[in-house]
Amino acid sequence: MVATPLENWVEEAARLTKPDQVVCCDGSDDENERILEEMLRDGDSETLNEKTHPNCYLHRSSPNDVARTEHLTFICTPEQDDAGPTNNWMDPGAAKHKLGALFDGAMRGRTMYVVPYIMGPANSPISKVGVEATDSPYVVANMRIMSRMGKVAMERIGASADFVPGLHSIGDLDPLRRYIAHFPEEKLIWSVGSGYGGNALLGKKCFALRIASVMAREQGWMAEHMLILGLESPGGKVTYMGAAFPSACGKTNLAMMVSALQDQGYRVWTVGDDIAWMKIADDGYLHAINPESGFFGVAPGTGMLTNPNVMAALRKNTIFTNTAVTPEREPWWEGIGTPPPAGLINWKGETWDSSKGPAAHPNARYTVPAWQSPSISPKWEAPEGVPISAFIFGGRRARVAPLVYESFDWQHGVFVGATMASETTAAATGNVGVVRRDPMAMLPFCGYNMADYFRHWLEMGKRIPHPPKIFHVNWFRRGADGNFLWPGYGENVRVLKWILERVEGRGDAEESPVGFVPRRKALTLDGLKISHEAIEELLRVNPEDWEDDLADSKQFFQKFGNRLPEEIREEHEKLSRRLSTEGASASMAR
Ligand code: GTP
Ligand code: SPV
Ligand code: MN
Repeated sequence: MVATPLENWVEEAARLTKPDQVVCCDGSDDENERILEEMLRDGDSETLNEKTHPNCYLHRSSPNDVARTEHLTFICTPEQDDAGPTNNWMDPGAAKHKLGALFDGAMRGRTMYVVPYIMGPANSPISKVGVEATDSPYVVANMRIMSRMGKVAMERIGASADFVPGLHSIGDLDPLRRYIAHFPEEKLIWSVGSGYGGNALLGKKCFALRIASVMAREQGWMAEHMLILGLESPGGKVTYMGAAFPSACGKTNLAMMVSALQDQGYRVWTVGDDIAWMKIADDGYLHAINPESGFFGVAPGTGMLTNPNVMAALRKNTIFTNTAVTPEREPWWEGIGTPPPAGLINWKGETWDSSKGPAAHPNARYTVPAWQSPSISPKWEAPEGVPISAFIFGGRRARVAPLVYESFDWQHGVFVGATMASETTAAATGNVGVVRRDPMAMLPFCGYNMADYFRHWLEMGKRIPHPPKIFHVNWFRRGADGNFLWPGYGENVRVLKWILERVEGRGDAEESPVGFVPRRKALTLDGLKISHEAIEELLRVNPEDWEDDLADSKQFFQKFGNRLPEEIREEHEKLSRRLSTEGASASMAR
C-alpha cells in the first residue's frame, strides 16, 4: 500500500521529534476522557467544582508563557520583502535548520497526538482542513473545543494532500527557545517552546489568519480578524456585520452582548467572536463563516453586569486558563462581579492577597464550546455563511477617534482600516497601553507583506457587487478625568443600531473630515444616563488631533516604500486636505 500524504507527514514529524508513541485522535468522548486525564497527570491542571461547573478544568501555564509572543513569531518566505516590514522574517531554510534542532528529540518520553481538524462547518465549501501534531494534551483538549476535530476531519482528508500541517512541541517552555514559524509557500506551521493560546492552538491565529490570509489573496477571498454578529431589528430581520478590533479590544464582548435595546426589538446574535473567512457568493454579497467552533475569550472584565451571555456559557464543559480559583473550586477573576473570597488561589497557584497583584492573569482565558452561548445564531453553522452588510473597524483610543463614523466609500474605508491604531493589551507580551498602528487589527496576523494586503482589500472592493459599508468605532475614548466616556458592552447596540440605519439608507449624519458622524439626535440614547457633554466629546472630531495622527500614519506607511498602493497615498492626501480646510474655516469662525 502506498502511504498517504498525511501518513508521510506524521512519520516525518515523528522521526524528527522522537515521541514514545503516536496517537491519532478520532475526537470521540472516550478519547477525550483519556486526554483530560493525561492533562491532569501533567500536574498543571485540576478539575473544578463538579456541582457548579461540571466538566470544567483549570489549567496553569508556565508563568513565562501567558500570551502570544509576537517578537518570536516569524513569516518564512524566500524573499524578506514578501513578509514585509511589519513581520519578523526568517529564511525558510534557516528556520527549518534552527527550529529543526529544537524539535529534534523534543517529544522523547512523551506522546505525539495527531489532531486532524476542520476550520469551519464540516459541510461548508469555505471550510479548510488542518492537522496539528502536538505533545500537549492541553492543546488537544482545547483544539477539540475550538475546531471540528477527529474522524470528521480525517474523512475529509482521506488520501489527499489538501491539509495544512502544523507541528507543535512545548519544548522546554524557555522563551529563549521559543519560535512560531509560518511557511506560506508550503502552507506549513512549526511552533516550539510555548503551550499557550495562539502560539500553540495552531488552527487559530497561525492557520485561520496567517496562512489563510495568504491563501485568501491567492484565491480571491478574505481571512480577517473579525467577529461576526447578526443584529436583529424589530420585525425579526437580521443584518450581519463583521468587526475587526485588535486583541483584547472587545470582539468577544460585542459578538456576545446582551442588547440594552432588547425591549425595543434589537437583539444581537453571535456567529463568531474572532475570525471570519469570507467569499463572494452568487447573491453578490460577501458571505462569512466562523472557522472556529469555540470561544477562547478573555476572562477578566467578564461578569453578570458586562456579559451575562458569556457567564451563562461558562457553567459547563469549559477549560479555564490562568484564572484564580476559590476554596470552593470555582473559577474567579477581576471583574467577575463578586469580591475576592478568603483563601483565593491566584493564577500561579499561590494563596492570594492584594499585595500579589491581580489574582487572575490579565490575559486569563476560557475555552468554551460556541453552542453553549445563549446568543448563538441559528445560522452559525450555515455552510453558505451569512451575508455581510457592514464592516466595523475599531481600537482602544483614549483620544482622537470618535465613538463611531462611517467612511465615504470602499476605498476610503480601506484607508480607515489601514490607518487603524490601538493601545496595546495583555493579549501579547510587551508593553501595555502604548498606541501602535494596527491595520485592520491584522498587524500580528497578516501572513504576507501588508502593502499587498491593502492592495487585496482594494481589489476585493471592485469585485463585490454589494460591498459592505465600512465604519469605525471606539468604545474607549476617555474624558478629562481619565474615565471612559462611553458605558460600552450591552450599550454598544446603540451604535450598531445607527450603523444598521446607515446601511438601510436612513440614519442622520453629519459630514466631518474623517467621515460621516452621527448627529446626536440620530443616536438612540433613551434609558442611558450620559451627559450632553460626554456625547459631544464622544462624537467630536478635533482636526489638530487628526493632523498628529496623520503624521504618524504617514511614517508608518513610509515603511512600505513603493509597494504601498497609490490609492492609500491618495486617501491620505485627501484627508489631509479636508482637515486643513476644516481647520481654516474653524479659525475664520473664531
Ligand atoms: P481577543 O480575544 O484577544 O481577540 O480579545 P477581544 O477583542 O475578543 O476582546 P474582549 O471582548 O475579550 O475584551 C477584552 C477586554 O476589554 C475585556 O477585559 C473586556 O471586559 C473589555 N471590554 C470589552 N468590551 C468593552 C467595552 O465596550 N467597553 C469597555 N470599557 N471595555 C470593554
Ligand atoms: C488574541 O490575542 O487575539 C487572541 C488570543 O485571541 S490568542 O489565541 O492567544 O492569540
Ligand atoms: Mn476574543
